[in-house]
Amino acid sequence: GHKSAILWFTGLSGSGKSTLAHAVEEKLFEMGVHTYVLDGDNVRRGINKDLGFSEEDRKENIRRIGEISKLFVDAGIIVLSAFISPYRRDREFVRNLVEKDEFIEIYVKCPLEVCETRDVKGLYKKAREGLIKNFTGIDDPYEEPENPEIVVETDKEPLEESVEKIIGYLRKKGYL
Ligand code: GGZ
Repeated sequence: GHKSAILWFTGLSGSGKSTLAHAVEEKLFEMGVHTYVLDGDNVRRGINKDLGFSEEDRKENIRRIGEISKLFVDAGIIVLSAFISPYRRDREFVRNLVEKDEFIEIYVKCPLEVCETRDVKGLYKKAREGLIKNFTGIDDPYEEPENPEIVVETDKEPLEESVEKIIGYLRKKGYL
């Protein structure tokens, strides 16, 4: 068996949160662990499609995702939530929704310049041109985690190494 928890991936757009969450999920699936990935694709297009990117809307986005994540934990599932979640207090809100050992903050660290160079969806370019306002890292804040359980540096380590770091943490701490 395993212990359920929220793996909370935070970081800039293009830092690799969603890719990493799905790669960790694949590993856990092979181990027979029940998981679910929450990310922009299934949340912002669905339950949160009424929300934008103002500070208030991001707060509500994270609040709802936190509550949903908590339900998954109650159901015995390891939930991997991948959102920019730029505000420290919003992440702390989610941390405080569950038991102390049920929230694992993973800082997906990657310099803005690298995320901007990757620019997978062309959004940084649009933000630089002023076509998108309040874009995180350009004209909107990102508050770095102060005491994350795990830090991965996606510009320095291969994906597999970041995955192993997270799986290793879960093993060491008795989740798996
Ligand atoms: C940041 C934005 C914005 C603005 C649209 N700022 O690379 P992506 O496209 O797929 O990831 C980004 C995603 C961020 O949504 P989150 O729910 O993770 O944000 S938060 O936690 O802050 O609520 C990006 C896209 O949405 N996107 N406009 N202005 N990212």
